[in-house]
Amino acid sequence: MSSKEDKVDPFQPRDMNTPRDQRSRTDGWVGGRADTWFGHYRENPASRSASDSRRMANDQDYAREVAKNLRQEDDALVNSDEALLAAGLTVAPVSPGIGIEIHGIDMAKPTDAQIEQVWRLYLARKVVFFRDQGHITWDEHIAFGKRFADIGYAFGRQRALGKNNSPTDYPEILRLYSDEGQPFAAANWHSDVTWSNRPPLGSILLARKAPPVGGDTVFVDCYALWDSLNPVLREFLQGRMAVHGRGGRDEAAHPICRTHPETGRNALYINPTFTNSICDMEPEASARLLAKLYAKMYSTPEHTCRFRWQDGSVAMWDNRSCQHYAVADFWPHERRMERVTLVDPTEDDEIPFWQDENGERHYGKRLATQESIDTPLSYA
Ligand SMILES: O=C(O)CCC(=O)C(=O)O
Ligand SMILES: [Fe+2]
Repeated sequence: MSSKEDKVDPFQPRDMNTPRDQRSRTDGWVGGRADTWFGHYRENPASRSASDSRRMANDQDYAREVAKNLRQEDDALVNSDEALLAAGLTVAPVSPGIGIEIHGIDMAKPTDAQIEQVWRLYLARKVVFFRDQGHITWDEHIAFGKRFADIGYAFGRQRALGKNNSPTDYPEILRLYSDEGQPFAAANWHSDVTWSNRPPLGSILLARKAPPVGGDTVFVDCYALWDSLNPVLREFLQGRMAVHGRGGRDEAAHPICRTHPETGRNALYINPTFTNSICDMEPEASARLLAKLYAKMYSTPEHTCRFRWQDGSVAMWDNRSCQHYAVADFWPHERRMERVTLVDPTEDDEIPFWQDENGERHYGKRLATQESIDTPLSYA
């Protein structure tokens, strides 16, 4: 970190009048953006890789090495590798950084090898998709989820909340049905249930009936969002907590930089749906910084993928590494989705934490609740 960015206040808008010869290569890539905030750091050609954009600008050999690695990675993505083929699977990436379609699986009877490959891709791609699973029953949907983790109620560990949206005797199934008379779409950026101190790790969402047009779901890669923040800002945010809540009822503080318990990677873990404020900041400064962060998070198509649903399509996402947004453009059509929610059996891994350089985990805390957050899962 020896660039001029070290000396700049990351909360001030960037001076667009920086003389050309003092600009970095990265400045060029963000210069045309509506939001020229200094926080934009690494939307460069290799932003999806963990490369150093400063070094890329000045070191040709390094840049060539990054390019070579990306070519290799993309080759593996596009041409299913041996382990996949051995499991009877093929894949098609939805975008270079996030999302992949997996073909060849039947969720009603997956093999052990397929489960292993799906989990590998799930961790690497943040969200995976299947097609043509409309035949599975509620029991099979639940059984599929149990191959990866514990099954939660509709909202994770809060039984009371999901009740109205679940079929009788199936509290594990969350129905998200929308039609002309009762329009509904989760049309806001979020990862699920972050107002809880134990948010569910992921979800498996099945389209029983997809609209003929519209109703896509968009996903954003929160590792890439964290990595592409300015280093000064990353340092400021690391270890810092934010309060998440829902309408002044349940509240929990979570680290803004969340370390994934399985991959060890850091993700930006705030969202405009549930995050209220940044801890230990004046309310006004907190609101301003959150607004700036959101402007960045949700104006970077490079870090997103968009999934077009068909009847029987499935999306299985990782709430620890990505966020989602259901596009509310399909009214008056019907859209009937059913979801199984995955919760982490290990409390230490389930509660979001940031892991520092010494391997120490820093947790937030539960602040208030009107629901019984840790309802035991009697059927898990
Ligand atoms: O309907 C969708 O595509 C996503 C809904 C959603 O936010 C969820 O199931 O958590
Ligand atoms: Fe959601």
